[in-house]
Amino acid sequence: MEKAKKYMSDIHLEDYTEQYESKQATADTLLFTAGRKSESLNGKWHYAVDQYDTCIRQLWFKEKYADENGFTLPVDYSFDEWPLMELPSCWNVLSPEYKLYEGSMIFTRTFPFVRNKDEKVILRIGAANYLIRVFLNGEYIGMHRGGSTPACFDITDQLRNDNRILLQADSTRRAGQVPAENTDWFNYGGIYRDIELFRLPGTYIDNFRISLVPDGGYNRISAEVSLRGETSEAAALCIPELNIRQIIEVKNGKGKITFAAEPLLWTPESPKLYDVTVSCMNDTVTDRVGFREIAVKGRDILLNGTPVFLRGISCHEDSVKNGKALTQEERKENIRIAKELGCNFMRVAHYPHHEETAKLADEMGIMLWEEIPVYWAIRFGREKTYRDAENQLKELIRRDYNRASVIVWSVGNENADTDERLAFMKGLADQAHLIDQTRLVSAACLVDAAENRIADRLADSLDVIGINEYCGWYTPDFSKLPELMSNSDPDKPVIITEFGADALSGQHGEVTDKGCEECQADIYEKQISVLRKTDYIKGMTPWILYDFRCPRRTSFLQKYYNRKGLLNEDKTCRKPAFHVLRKFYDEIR
Ligand code: GCB
Repeated sequence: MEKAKKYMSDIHLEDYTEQYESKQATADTLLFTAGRKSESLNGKWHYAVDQYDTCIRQLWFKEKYADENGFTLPVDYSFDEWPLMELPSCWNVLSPEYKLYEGSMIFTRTFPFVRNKDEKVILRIGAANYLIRVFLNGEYIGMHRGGSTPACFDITDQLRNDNRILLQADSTRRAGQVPAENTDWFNYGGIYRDIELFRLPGTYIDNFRISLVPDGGYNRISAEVSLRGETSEAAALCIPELNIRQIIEVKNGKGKITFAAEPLLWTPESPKLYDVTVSCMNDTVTDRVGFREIAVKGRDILLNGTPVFLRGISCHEDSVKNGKALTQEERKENIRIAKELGCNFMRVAHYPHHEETAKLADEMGIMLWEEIPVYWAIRFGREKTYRDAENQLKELIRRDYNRASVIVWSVGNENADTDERLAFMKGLADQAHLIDQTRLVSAACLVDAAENRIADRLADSLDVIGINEYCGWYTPDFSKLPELMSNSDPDKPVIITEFGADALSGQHGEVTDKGCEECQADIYEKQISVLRKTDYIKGMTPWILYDFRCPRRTSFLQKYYNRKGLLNEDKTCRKPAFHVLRKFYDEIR
């Protein structure tokens, strides 16, 4: 045993990732960045495909070129000779070579930085799928799990005037991760959202949350601030347009205040936003915030006290050209098309989309359902998996808390109703309620197929029940839908979070020909005729706005795309079902 140990080196290690587990970026380390100036590290980075994780086995970041006797060591990398890749991006769309690559990719670059005395510097990575490890100037900084939420790292102590940064992004699908190995979307790899540096004073505003007090009065605002660093100084809050200036007393880095205010309420039709500023010592953050109240009463969903029907559509974050790294214009276009469809609501599935999506939704006036990727089968019995999911949920809530457009947190999609899953997802729903009392909590649940009823046990922990049903498609017998509706008697509102049918744009046939436009439109007609008559259905987000890439879909019509879009994948064609849904939404406006 002892002898064997002597010959152990990195090539023999099985648990080589263990050493990186100790430093994790989490929701607690996420910096509030609204209104802050950043210095961008986007742009060209040297990169190498690192299929066998050699970088993190051999500790390339240490750049060890000589042994203790000064003899030159052979090394398996040459950072500055590696080719260049533009970040942020999804590597799968950049070159046919990487189209199906899942695994580890190393990115590195150098950058100068002059740090002012007493300044803190935080590195923020908007998203990297699934996980990222960060190294700076020969040191391991930390890692982050969760492919769709941001990660912040304090790099103050490792920064120099000339820096070498190295990032490992690992897109490997694994059973214990969230999501796990099997999803109905493409597993894009890459560092696909901004890489930025934030300079902060010694004491800084770490988090700031503001909302209307959800008590039905519409005349009180609550704000919370948390600070990092030594201070008992108060923070000042301003909403100039409302003539509000409030002092928030701070104790142990935390302060909370509730004050009278009568803002114009945010609605999709009138998405009023206010500039809000918070300052403490030398730090200031600003945000543009809407004030609204969303609530459930019996089987109704109330927006600012008025019953609302959620005229929605589901949407993936996918682009033929850019993968998940959508441009701002593509994000805007998605919302514009949803509005053209008559929507007041979008389900941004199945993972947190870019934070700009919610900012645009605030401005353009559309309500959102945001979701974490607790999708299909997850290792529900595994504690580490739960912590990962819970952290992703907390990161999402922390990131988007101030967005009026976001009215629902969804804790998952289509998970079989087992005891382990119930405990796992109840835990998430309870957390969401605990952290945020200004939104509804939901999940997209499965129908109890044996009884053809809405009977998911998780519903007790939700404010609104989401139901995915594919009557007319995966459930070919359409009479199951009216039967499902009459068999069920939910005590809260239900949103049909998915129904739909594949149709290849331009493919024609009889309504019975699966995969043609006529069949899809017919299923929409039939669905709508039943759902509109069901009194507890308070919204729908059919599946889906446009076709998206999907490795599971191999038929000659699908061609590795899920074709349930109302538009084709590049959004140049509206299929007839688009007009069917639009007509319905026009009628019920
Ligand atoms: C579902 C899933 C969604 C799929 C869709 C489909 O139920 O929630 O992610 O893409 O069905 O097309 O099968």
